[in-house]
Amino acid sequence: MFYQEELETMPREELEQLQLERAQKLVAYVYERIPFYKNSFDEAGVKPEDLKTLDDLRKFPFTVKQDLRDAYPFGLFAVPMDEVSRIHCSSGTTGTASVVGYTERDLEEWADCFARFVRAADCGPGSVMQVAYGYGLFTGGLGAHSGGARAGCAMVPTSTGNTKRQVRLMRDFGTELLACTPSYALVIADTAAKMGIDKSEFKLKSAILGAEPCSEGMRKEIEEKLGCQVYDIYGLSEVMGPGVSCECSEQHGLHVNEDKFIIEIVDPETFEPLPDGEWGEVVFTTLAKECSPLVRYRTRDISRILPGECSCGRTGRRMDRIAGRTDDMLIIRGVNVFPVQFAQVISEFPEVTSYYQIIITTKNALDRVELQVETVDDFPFDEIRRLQDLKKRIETALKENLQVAVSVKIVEPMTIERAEGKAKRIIDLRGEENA
Ligand code: DLL
Repeated sequence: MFYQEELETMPREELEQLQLERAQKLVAYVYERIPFYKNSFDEAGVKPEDLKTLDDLRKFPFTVKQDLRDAYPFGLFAVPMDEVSRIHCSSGTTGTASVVGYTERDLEEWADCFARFVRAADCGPGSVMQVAYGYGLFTGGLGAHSGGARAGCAMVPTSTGNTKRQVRLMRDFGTELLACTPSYALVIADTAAKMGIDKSEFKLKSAILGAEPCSEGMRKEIEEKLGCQVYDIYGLSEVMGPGVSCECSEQHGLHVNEDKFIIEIVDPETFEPLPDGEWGEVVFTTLAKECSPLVRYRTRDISRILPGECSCGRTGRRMDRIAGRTDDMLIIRGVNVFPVQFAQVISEFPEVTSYYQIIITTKNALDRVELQVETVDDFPFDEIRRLQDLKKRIETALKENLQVAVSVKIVEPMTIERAEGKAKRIIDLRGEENA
């Protein structure tokens, strides 16, 4: 199902022509309206007129998170305050937040972006959509809400928390579409089971889950426990919020809304563009934003473009699911590892749940990494030999897959903290121990 079929299935040639026209407007717009861009283009020796083909975009300098922080709060706004309708902030845990503004039209474009994926998830008028992302400065709640409403759904803005009530409403209202983080979807599923509510009592058809990584194992677990199809949705506050890209029913790659964003994949060290199929840092240029437009924003997320066409008919190219972030890559004894790789390994073990935490400490100047995993409810936790055997098998699998030694600690069910928003997977105690 489509929401704006013409745009979603536009032939590539036309789409690229549209991108070029919009990109040309964009560089002229930011050069004229945002002093930061005037300076950065001047310093790089490029002028808006230099953008003659889409490849010319490479001549333009990148924008990085620090640029947004330096401009705190409104230094990168391209419109006066009387044209601003809403302001969101990034969820950054360190440093100054990046502030993003939206005009009324920006909010409409955003709603359109998300609405496309509500239809792709086979929902629309007549569907009850429950939004269990946090409503507030975080873009998840309001972004999903506006998108669902735009697609014609009956919206239930539960926000996060009060999980038992989420479950009851999901059953009583006949929710067809759930939107939240994958970790919270799992919490909702496990809570329903504890309340003795079987998935057959739900009408759930689809769940659009994002804002954090979700391994294939975790997706399967959520689909199985909730009895629905899970669609991975991606986005980031700086660029817009949820709805930059999302999966279709093929569940193979996330279609980028390419009429609204140009995606590039660059080598995270040399920043040279990489060909389709190769993993690198994702860079976005916004093509339809009035208040907070961005030219070549380096996201720090790692992905790749999946070559080839998708059988669903959408022509927006697909990015692979996020493999990690350049800044949450762990370097363990010289080997680069992303937290999601741990998730992939543990998903092979039916004895443990998808809840995990990685604890990093230092011992004798060496980083020590411990992976804590939780057993499923019916695992005989008292049988020491079975526990030791399981621990050994997971450690061996980690060693084989990640090429690093990680010690595994198996903990009892419900020991690892449950997240209502983004799960906290890494606990880095290195600084604290050295202090
Ligand atoms: O997380 C926006 C969002 C809300 C996306 C709801 C999807 C659903 P931020 O808080 O600014 O915005 O965090 C953005 O979260 O750079 C990624 O590292 C990560 N992220 C977002 N979606 C995914 C995903 C929202 N589907 C940062 N898979 C991004 C993996 C994701 N990581």
